[in-house]
Amino acid sequence: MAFELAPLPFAYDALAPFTSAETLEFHHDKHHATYVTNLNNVIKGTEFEGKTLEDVIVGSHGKNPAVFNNAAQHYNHHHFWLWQKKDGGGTKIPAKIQALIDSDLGGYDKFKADFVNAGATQFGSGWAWLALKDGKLSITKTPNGENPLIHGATPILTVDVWEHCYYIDYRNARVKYLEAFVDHLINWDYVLECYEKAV
Ligand code: MN3
Repeated sequence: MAFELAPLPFAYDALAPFTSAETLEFHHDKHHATYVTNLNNVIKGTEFEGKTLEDVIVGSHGKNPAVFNNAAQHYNHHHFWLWQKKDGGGTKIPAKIQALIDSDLGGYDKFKADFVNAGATQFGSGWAWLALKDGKLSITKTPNGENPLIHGATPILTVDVWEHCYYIDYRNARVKYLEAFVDHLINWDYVLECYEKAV
């Protein structure tokens, strides 16, 4: 079965002013949609056809760049939308996740500084992540479409630092976007849901 683009889990104007409807229209309807279309085209006739998205990503890494890049970007964006909501972000964090941030990441302020720094220092395009590996949370960054799945970790939060994610609203001020994402956009309930699925 072909992969499909899910609609955004919120209205196009729901994340304004931190992310505009214009950005979401381009980012979801054009950028993300193109990854899904390309994935369905390039996967045809390969050994990856019919596999789950996660299996396609792990299996195609290092073997089939066209399949890998489009599959990983589909996965990254699909969850990136779910990891955001209106009036999200900040310290309204489920107790279980807060405890892990305290024990594994040195508390909320350090988490925020390190997560923003990971996104700010990802040279060129890529993603910053909160991921779970061997029962521990860590903050990482990846170039282009790569994600923690190929490093044996489970992503529980990400932020897109490709310029298409913030250039309309923030121009080149990537750090301002990252701070707004952490303060106002993170859907901590979906972070918890992904954590609970992973453990
Ligand atoms: Mn993107």
